[in-house]
Amino acid sequence: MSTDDYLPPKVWTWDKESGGRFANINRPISGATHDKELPVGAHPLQLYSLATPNGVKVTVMLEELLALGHSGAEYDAWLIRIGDGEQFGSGFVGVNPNSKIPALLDRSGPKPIRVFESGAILQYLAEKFGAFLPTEASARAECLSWLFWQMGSAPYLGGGFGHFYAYAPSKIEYAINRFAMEVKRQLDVLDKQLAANEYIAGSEYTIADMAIWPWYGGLVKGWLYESAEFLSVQEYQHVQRWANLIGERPAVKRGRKVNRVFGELSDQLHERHDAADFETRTQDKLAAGK
Ligand SMILES: N[C@@H](CCC(=O)N[C@@H](CS)C(=O)NCC(=O)O)C(=O)O
Repeated sequence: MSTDDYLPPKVWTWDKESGGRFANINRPISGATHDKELPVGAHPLQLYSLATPNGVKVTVMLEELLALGHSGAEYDAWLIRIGDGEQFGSGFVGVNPNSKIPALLDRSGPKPIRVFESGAILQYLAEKFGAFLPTEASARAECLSWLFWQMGSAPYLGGGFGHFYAYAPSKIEYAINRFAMEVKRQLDVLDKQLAANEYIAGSEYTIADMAIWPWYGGLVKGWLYESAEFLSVQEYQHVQRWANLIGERPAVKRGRKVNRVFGELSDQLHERHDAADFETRTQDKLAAGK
């Protein structure tokens, strides 16, 4: 069907053939499609995720906490293959009724605590360990404002721009224009903020940087949607400076590898159960039968 002659019907019905990447996992209903328990490892924190920008936020935070010496942040990271519908297993839906990665189960107390939504997970971990979230009122408000800015803005980047520029079955000029405009506006917001501040929320590295970097840092480094030239990302010099600064952090380099099933094989650590897994990749050990 051409995009020009589509007339919405009176009542929307589910067109299973609507096409586009991810069409096989999109449904207008929530809940589990099948029974499947989640695996549980030895550590207090159980993470169920995939190394998309939303997933990377949390693995970076956990690696940063461990680098600071918070041994209570040891975690098992289990892979959820969203392309195969694993987010619709009953166990996963129990941890996140919204069926999206990342989801965290904190088993350190008498009763497991579930946390879903990457921003909520970052805030939960920051408060639990007293790290990467300033305690002084105005610095804390600034950090949380940028954290929530990310939660509200990235859907325009991923679900809006990325979807219509890279994934939709046809290129719709109106949609691409609308979301390219918004994403460039967002990059300009960040560029101005980072012209005056070393990090997103001021002079300190915080969970706001961890939330924003995988999306907007990735965008200006050309990792998302093959859109760097289209969006002229080199123009955002302060975002570029910050993207490189964050990307050089050892914990960020480690966090990016966890639950990664795409890109260079040497950058993929499908599951993470121990710091040593970064030296001997889990999938290699599995392949060797160890
Ligand atoms: N606002 C959520 C978004 C999470 C999200 O969209 N996750 C995607 C991967 S990046 C997902 O699990 N998609 C699976 C699906 O939509 O079925 C968060 O920040 O945690």
